[in-house]
Amino acid sequence: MTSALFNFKIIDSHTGGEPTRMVYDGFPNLVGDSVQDKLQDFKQNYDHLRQSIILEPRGNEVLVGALLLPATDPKAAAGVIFFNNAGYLGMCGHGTIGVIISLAYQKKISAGTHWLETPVGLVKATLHTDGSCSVQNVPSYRYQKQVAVQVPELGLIHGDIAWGGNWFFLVSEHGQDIQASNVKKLTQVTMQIKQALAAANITGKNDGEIDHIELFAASDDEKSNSKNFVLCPGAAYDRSPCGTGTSAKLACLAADNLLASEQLWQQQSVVGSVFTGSYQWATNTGSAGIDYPEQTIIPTICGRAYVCAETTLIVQENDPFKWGIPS
Ligand code: PYC
Repeated sequence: MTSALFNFKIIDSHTGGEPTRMVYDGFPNLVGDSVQDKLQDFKQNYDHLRQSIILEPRGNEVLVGALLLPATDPKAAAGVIFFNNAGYLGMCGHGTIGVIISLAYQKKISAGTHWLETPVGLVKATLHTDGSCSVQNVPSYRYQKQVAVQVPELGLIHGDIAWGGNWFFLVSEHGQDIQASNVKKLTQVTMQIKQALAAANITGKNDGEIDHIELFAASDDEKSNSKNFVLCPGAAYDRSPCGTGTSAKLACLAADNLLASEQLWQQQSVVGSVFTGSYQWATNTGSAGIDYPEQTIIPTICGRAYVCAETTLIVQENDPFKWGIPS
């Protein structure tokens, strides 16, 4: 019997259909004083483990991984690094809800407020007694309004560039049918938009790569304000309404004076799951002491996650696919 190089203890969950794989044991210790430093160590020295955990045959391209770390901030319950088939995510809204529900399943936390440290800042999550979870995301803002980009085959497309913990290009006028039966076409179209943005050197602030594309349409569910399709880095689409994407949307609505502070916004995903969002205006005396751009908001996203597996991923030395099948 060949020995195992790694035994990763994991809990899989899904948040509105979007999976999160929380790794809570078996990963080498990452060095660094902060989650950002540990992310650098992960990227430089253990990227093959990201691939082993996410890619086939142990995973699939839809999964978002969440590596649990000891907290460096005494206020936080844990640190977390989110990753997927293509690389690393600054923040992940559905993933945060998945982590909180998984920690509760393990009886490590109970209903109440918990802080998680992410590479882009502290995130506050509240596990409610009814099993839903609210995430107060990082400060979010619109960076540029209605930026035009020429997309081969589609023509001139306009979108807002906004930060919600990741960079988004948000498009309302696209002529596409946002339906679960149409996800192949939607993936193709949003990939073309993403490639066109990169080719035109259109980025977020400080050259931040716009790696999420979000299309909107009216929802057929009368309780929801909007329906979206979100392309994630790596070409998978978000089955959930996307926590960071909903945060970016709230920032645009706030900047356009279309949604008041504390008013609820129901965002439906392409597969029909719903997040409820709201926001408060950020002040420049925020916890990190950061000078926010004008009209920065603090979004809160509420959703539900369900645990679907608790297991050990085994990586054997002689397995030709121990580091996954490149996608
Ligand atoms: O919920 O923020 C999110 C997210 C990002 C990528 C996939 N889900």
